[in-house]
Amino acid sequence: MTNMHKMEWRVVAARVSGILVILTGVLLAAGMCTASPHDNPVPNIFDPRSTPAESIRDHSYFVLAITGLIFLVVISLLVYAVVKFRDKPLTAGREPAQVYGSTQIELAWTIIPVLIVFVLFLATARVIHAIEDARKPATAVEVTAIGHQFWWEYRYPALGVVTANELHVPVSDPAHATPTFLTLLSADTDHSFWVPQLAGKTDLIPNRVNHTWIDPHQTGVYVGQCAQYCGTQHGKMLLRVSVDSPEEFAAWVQAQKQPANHDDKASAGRRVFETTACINCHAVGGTNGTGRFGPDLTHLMSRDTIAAGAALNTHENLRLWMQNPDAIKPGSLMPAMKLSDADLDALVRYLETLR
Ligand code: HEC
Ligand SMILES: [Cu+2]
Repeated sequence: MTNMHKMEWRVVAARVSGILVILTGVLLAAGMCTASPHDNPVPNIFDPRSTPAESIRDHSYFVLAITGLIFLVVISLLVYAVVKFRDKPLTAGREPAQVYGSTQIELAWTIIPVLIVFVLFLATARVIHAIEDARKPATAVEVTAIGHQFWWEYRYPALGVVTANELHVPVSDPAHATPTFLTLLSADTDHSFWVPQLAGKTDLIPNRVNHTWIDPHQTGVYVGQCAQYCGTQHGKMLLRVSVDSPEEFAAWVQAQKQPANHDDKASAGRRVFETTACINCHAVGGTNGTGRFGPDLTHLMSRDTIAAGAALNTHENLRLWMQNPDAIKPGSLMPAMKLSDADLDALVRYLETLR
């Protein structure tokens, strides 16, 4: 073997091992993403906790297996051809055998891929049908979710509950299913509802009614986010779904149905709320505030976060939000209200009574 041929052989070996290293890296990374602790769910499509997300995961594995097999066959043939037919001293400078056309091979590499694509198509159509046309049981909880720039409005028409950003649903025991069926609407532009562990994405489109459903099998908080670019703060339009035990859910509904708490100690703040523009955009049951441009604040303090998950619902964050929403969520559609410090303090004290 001449030095030159040794060199070429080394280049080939280096390329092949390079590909293997990248592949191993990808597989390791995928493995790390799937290993999620049970008590702290992460938005991971490979760790579903609800039927639609489970069928999507199973289907992805099926597609990955088929495409993985194709990849292995192609890469093995490629490596074989590269190694076996490399330029050797014996054949140096000579042309390889020239083969023109083969009906058999042409047929094989047309028909086999068509069949594979057909199988993938049928399997996908089956999963889509199973999810989209699932029957709604009488025990289902119905929620209307409305996408706004950049927050979520949730209405439970049958239960008389209106809330924002933090969706509460009951856990669904497969033996007595209590799934939640969502009607998806938009108040402005295109949004997308996506909690990866519970279901696939469904868009919320103006002047269109879309549907999706979830039946979470395990209690806990599931996170996701608006998966459609809907404006500057699309990245901070986060989704939180609290999956409650049946008792917790009933208690939550009961609390949400209560009229707003009216604490005389906070009347100064309530006056600020009722005499500024807040009431044009926000509703608080039992006040003159009936706006729907921003989240319903009747039970603001029952939520862990404000501004669609952009900040924790703490005293400091509430005050900062009222003073300058852009400090928490640049480009949010709530204006800075330019209140005096005294009014701000009174207002925060009032909001903190809205349990
Ligand atoms: C022009 C309409 C508008 C006015 C006026 C307005 N807000 Fe808002 N407010 C919004 C919008 C829109 C959001 C949602 C912002 C987001 O999450 O992107 C919001 C969010 C909030 C939130 C967070 C609620 C949550 O659950 O995330 C609070 C609290 C709030 N506003 C209080 C007030 C108060 C108090 C006033 C009056 C001093 C006021 N807002 C005036 C539109 C308005
Ligand atoms: Cu959005």
